[in-house]
Amino acid sequence: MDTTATLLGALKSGDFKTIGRCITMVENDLPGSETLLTSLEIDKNVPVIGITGPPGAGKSSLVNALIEELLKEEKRIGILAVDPTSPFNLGAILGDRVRMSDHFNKPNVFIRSIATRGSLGGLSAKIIEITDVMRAANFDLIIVETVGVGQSEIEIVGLADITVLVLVPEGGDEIQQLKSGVMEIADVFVINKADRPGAEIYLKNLYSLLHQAAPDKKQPEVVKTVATKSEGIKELLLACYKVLALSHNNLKSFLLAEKAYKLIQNERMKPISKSDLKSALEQAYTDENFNLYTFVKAYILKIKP
Ligand SMILES: Nc1nc2c(ncn2[C@@H]2O[C@H](COP(=O)(O)OP(=O)(O)O)[C@@H](O)[C@H]2O)c(=O)[nH]1
Ligand SMILES: [Mg+2]
Repeated sequence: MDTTATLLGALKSGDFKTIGRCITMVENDLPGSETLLTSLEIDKNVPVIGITGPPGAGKSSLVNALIEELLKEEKRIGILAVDPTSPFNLGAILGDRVRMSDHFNKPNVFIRSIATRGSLGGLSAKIIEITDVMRAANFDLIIVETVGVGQSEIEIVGLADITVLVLVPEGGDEIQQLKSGVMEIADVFVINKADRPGAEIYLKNLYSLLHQAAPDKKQPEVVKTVATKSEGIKELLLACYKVLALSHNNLKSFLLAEKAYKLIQNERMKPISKSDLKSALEQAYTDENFNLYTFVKAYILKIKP
């Protein structure tokens, strides 16, 4: 087995095989992952662009088009695609792989699909750790694609330096239903599938909605794209760069605090063995006056270091 130092060296040099291995280690809590995480040299300056939006909006197609554009700029790009684990979505996952497959073997693009494991809404429970591994792997830019379901939009904002929300000009009323929370988190709005009828009206509605929501504030960037024809992609990148230049993400500390809380919880739970707990419970339960809550209080005191 490689030592952590060897892994870290290879990671820093951007070796794709090592990046993949390190992500697998971290994702599955394999032996050595804790040492790896605590030794990571994380480059906070590598921008992370979060792309979110409803299923089918064209996020993967946009990522694909962005990759083409970024390769022209000779950037080294890391892509994390967070896919739902639902077997019903297997087709979509394979679709994503196929759609992005042109790039799988290009030396400057690393693509990794990550399964969602529930705990953090639509994001993987280990997404912060995985992103940190990527930030230690010599990329110029990292893109995280997540399906926008409920909480995950909010989480992506804490994770990413800027958040791109992808919408499609379908069902004109739907724009009115955009949750205000979602509207507020997006730094860049993309109206994809602008080749579809209704794009102009949709765009107009979006502008007026954004203005209504925050009449005095600086309006977010809005870009029209046709991902499948690579239209509007340069404009989208420019909008991202523009926001990145002035970005200060004050939601980051919320997400990090959540994560830190969970890590502390895990750390504190380490001395507790479930089988010991079960034996102790079985013993205590024989008592006529058994009370679960006093039992727990007493148990905590007993195992306290
Ligand atoms: N007409 C049109 N179709 C698009 C466009 N972008 C994506 N699509 C199609 O929309 C479908 C869903 O795209 P995909 O990138 O998988 O969406 P995701 O679920 O958001 O990642 C695919 O069939 C794409 O070919 C676009 O700009 N115009
Ligand atoms: Mg996708």
